[in-house]
Amino acid sequence: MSSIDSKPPKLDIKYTQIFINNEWHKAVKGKTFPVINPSTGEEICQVEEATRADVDKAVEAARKAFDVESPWRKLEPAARGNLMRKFAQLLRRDIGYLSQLETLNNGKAVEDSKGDIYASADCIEYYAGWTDKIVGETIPGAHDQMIFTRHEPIGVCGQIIPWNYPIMMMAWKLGPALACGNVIILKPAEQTPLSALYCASLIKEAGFPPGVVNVIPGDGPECGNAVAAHEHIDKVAFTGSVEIGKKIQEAAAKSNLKRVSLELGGKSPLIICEDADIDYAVSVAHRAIFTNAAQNCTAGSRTFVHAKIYDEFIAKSVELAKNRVVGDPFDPMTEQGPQINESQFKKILGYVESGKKDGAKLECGGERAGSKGYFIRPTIFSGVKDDMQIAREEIFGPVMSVLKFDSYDDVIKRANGTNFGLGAGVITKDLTRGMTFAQRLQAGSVWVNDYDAVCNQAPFGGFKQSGHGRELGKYGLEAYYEVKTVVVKLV
Ligand code: TXE
Repeated sequence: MSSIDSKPPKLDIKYTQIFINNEWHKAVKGKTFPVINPSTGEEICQVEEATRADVDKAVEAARKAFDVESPWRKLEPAARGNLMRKFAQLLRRDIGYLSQLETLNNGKAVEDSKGDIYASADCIEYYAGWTDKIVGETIPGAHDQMIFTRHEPIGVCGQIIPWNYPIMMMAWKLGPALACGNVIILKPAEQTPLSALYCASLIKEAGFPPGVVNVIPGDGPECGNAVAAHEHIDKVAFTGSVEIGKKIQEAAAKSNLKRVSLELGGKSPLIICEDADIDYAVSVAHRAIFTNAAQNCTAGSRTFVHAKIYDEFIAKSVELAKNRVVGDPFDPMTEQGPQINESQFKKILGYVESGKKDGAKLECGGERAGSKGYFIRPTIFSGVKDDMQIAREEIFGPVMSVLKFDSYDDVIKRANGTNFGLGAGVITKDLTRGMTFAQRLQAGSVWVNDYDAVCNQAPFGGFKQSGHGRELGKYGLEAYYEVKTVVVKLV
């Protein structure tokens, strides 16, 4: 059993300032904000706080870097790819330090941090391969016409990142944006700015020209909003809550109608059919919800289980949840670290209370683990009904809600009965049934006999209020280029 008492290593925090033009800057207003270690609740360091004036500075640098005669714009596409490959290589070189930094700041198990960094380097490399393959079309015209399209970079892209996968969400956004030749102003979440700032130093080391990637740590209402509402930012990409996603779209509309792509929350169903191998289904459902302390937008947070195997599923799931190793994220045996901060921690425990009040049966967990930091025991509710708050709202914490079903037609309707549509899963040995679910479930990704099987080459994103636009894969590029039609009259 790993200990809850976290003993973080002494890490040298090298970068705490604002990164603009490949240089480190103090905040214009001279303010800083504390960054907290969620395993202990203690301050790690102070970071310079970017406000509107710093966003303006970053925009000025980025616009210069995007000038048509700039070194970045004049780079051959393949050379752009080489810079990206170099960045990926540096991520892998520094994985020891970077994984500890990510775990110190985010609280995720250190082995998970390593996995995130390898996946991030792979993502950057995947998109490096696209730089010289982003092609338009030739289009039939009149006999004296030549028509073709060019896919051109949009320009200055604001990217607003959440705290649950700080490095990986950064890679998902930098990869396609850079591949298309854009310049970037990236705002990490205020809870987790440290790994993004370290990565900024790697961007510089890799040889990207000044102003191509700028990193501005700051809060949402001031700094994030300044990005979304800026008249000279051409596009904003956001991952976070539905509430803020709507604000971002509104700010974009009220300013310069900048392009918007959104990856928002979910209340994703995982459906376990009566023919499923029960042990396999239990392990998939466990991973679907508890991965990353359930701070995962695709978390399988509504587990629908067929009535015939319901009791056995609950018994086995409870056993597995009780054995999940919650503790010091620096211990390599740990499976689950703390939640990100006190407000999320309280919000999750509030949902546990609402589940009990609404009449769901608390099978295990439901309480704090340890006395310091923001650890919560893996929690399972049985007897959950569709209209309970814990079955409708995104909890973003380690709470599995198990619902019972008898009829397949009915469970599809219930699974789709939500405003969200990010992920969905089904476990069955009957391939026709699996395909029927895949056809009817309203979600951006459907996993059959698996869950959260995300890969760089396949698109990821939401139906309904889980967002719009896609990240990853070839589709992910579409959020980062404009299509220009060129018509030539052959006179
Ligand atoms: O998210 P916010 P919070 C969900 C999850 C969680 C809830 C709240 O349910 O419990 O959101 O988390 C920036 N203009 N997800 O409050 O506020 C902010 O600085 C511009 C799902 O942390 O959406 C940060 O960089 N930007 C999710 C980012 O938005 C603003 C991941 C996310 O913060 C802003 C995280 C504003 N007005 C939370 N206000 C996922 N989809 O994976 C805030 N921000």
